[in-house]
Amino acid sequence: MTPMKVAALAGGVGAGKFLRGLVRVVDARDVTVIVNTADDIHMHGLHVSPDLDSVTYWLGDAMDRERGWGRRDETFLATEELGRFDPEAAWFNLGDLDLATHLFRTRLLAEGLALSEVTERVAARFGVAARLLPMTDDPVATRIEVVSFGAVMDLHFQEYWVKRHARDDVKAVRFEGAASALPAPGVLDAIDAADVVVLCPSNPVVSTGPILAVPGIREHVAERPVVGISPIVGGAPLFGMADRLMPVAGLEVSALGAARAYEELLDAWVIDEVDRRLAPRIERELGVAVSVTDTIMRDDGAAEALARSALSLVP
Ligand code: FO1
Repeated sequence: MTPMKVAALAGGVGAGKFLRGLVRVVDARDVTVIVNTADDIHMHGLHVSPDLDSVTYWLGDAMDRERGWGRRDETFLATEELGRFDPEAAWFNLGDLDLATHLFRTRLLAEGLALSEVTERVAARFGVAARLLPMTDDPVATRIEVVSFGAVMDLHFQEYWVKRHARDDVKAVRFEGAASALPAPGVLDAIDAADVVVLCPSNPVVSTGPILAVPGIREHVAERPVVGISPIVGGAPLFGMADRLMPVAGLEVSALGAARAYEELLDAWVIDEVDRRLAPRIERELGVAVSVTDTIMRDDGAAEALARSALSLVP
């Protein structure tokens, strides 16, 4: 194990896979994961935190690896039944096992606990040794402004992604509530205490973007050594819809464009072998060290090798 304290900024799938590798390189108790909560949504009265749950299920070995979200050995009987009452209401697939997490979280929040306290309880249930923190205990929501057949619509991120399958033309992305949100207790301390801040291979616009939009977080990250892993490989995201959203943020959909999202923060950037030709430009234009390696996390062993490669860059 490498003796090192790590603070990782994380979204969903890419982060979850990477973190499984990271905790094979660094003692999980020295890892704090600061997770995006701007994808959170209230659904049927329940508070759903997709990225917190993804990271919990990945690290707790409960994730459905094929699907990339939700629990392994899951059934969707409740959602199917809901669809028989009202087909319109059943677009967000809440699994039967997953529902227990949302019921538990919603009850504790209603009793007055903060999201960070609930997150600790949920992570403990799944035996997660790393510390998981929501970026904030305050409500923040990613809103996607789209144009569909000439009509402007303001959608919750999950409506854009899950309900409408990212089919709309995106005009703008904003993080409602971020400007007045406070970092969750422990977030700034974990960053300050970290030997390195790792930017997981997550969508720079809607996963790490909201985390860095919470006042204070970007400023504290800027004071630490920062290593990131490109979520873009060969000009396309490995998961999700970054190719649709990066252009809206003025970013080219490439390993270089993703690095630019972190321009003033980054010390080192890990890119895939297929993007090797971009390395000199990234080094020259952004002034960061670049490591070229296999970034496809086929299994935990590959994720471990990637984490090792990222941590070897720590200045
Ligand atoms: N993603 C889907 O593509 N379809 C779904 O029906 C869906 C349901 C869902 C329920 C709970 C949960 O925690 C995540 C869920 N996701 C679903 C994943 C989620 O929409 C996104 O992938 C993340 O928000 C992006 O990180």
